[in-house]
Amino acid sequence: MSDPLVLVSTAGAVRTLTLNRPAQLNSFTGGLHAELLAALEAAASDAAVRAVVLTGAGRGFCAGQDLSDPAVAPDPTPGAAPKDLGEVVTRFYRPLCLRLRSMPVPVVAAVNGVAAGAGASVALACDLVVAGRSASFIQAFSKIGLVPDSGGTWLLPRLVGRARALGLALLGDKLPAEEAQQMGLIWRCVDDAELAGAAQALAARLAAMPVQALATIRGALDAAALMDWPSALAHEAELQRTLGFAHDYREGVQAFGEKRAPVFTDR
Ligand code: T3D
Repeated sequence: MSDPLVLVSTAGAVRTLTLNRPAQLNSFTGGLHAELLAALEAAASDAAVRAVVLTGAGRGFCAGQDLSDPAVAPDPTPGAAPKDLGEVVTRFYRPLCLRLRSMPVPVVAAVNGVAAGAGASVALACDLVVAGRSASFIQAFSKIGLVPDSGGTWLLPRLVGRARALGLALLGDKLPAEEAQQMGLIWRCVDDAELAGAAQALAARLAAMPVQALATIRGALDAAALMDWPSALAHEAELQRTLGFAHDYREGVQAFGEKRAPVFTDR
């Protein structure tokens, strides 16, 4: 039997998903897409899971699309029809990015090495990105004549502003993790030896929080980016109405009054 392309482990309420094609720097194939999406679906529907960590096996996080995959690699045969990359992106990357950004629990990317092309976009689509000091982010698309995908065009300018987004996307240079933190592309850069522990600790901390509210906060920020001021205010009121009826709000306020740690259960 072949090795799983995504390793799945659980510690407490934290589910860890490890991309497992280390010899190819965990680049995406149809098989990896299928296993990752299934693992995310399973985490989303398991009430015991309250946070997810996404990381990579070996020395890389994810080098984006596997460029040797026959589904995308240009056929050198004279007259061969070009591959429809729009179809690949729509079929594989779109559902993955939509799923990541609609998870009912927070997702932490533990970027253990290079994150290139769609690998960088997938990391940046997670809620909090922690990277090891030797990790890097590469907008590799322009170097092979493509445009940032998997949400890259949406995420980059929102994270770092248009000037830096264009610099990264046009030049495709390797951005070290420390600089990525300095420019606000990621949440934290930590020493390599501390990465796994830091990501797990962060995820465990999030898992103990009111995760329904955390997922709602993510959605609210995404939605507000497309709204005018009055609409955002109205949307906040709607969300507050929903969360105000939920158990976790009652529990949070009650625990505060009783000077005890809250026990959040909504999801
Ligand atoms: O095409 C579509 O479907 C549209 C969707 C596109 C989404 C995208 O992600 S487009 C961008 C695709 N990714 C890239 O262009 C990155 C290509 N990789 C690199 O530029 C470099 O590998 C890295 C900068 C990421 C790392 O460099 P380095 O020197 O640390 O490692 P390496 O030696 O280049 O790679 C190690 C191995 O991984 C090597 O295999 P080998 O020679 O040891 O057998 C290399 O071929 C393999 N590898 C790395 N990236 C990919 C890959 N194999 C297939 N696809 C890859 N993307």
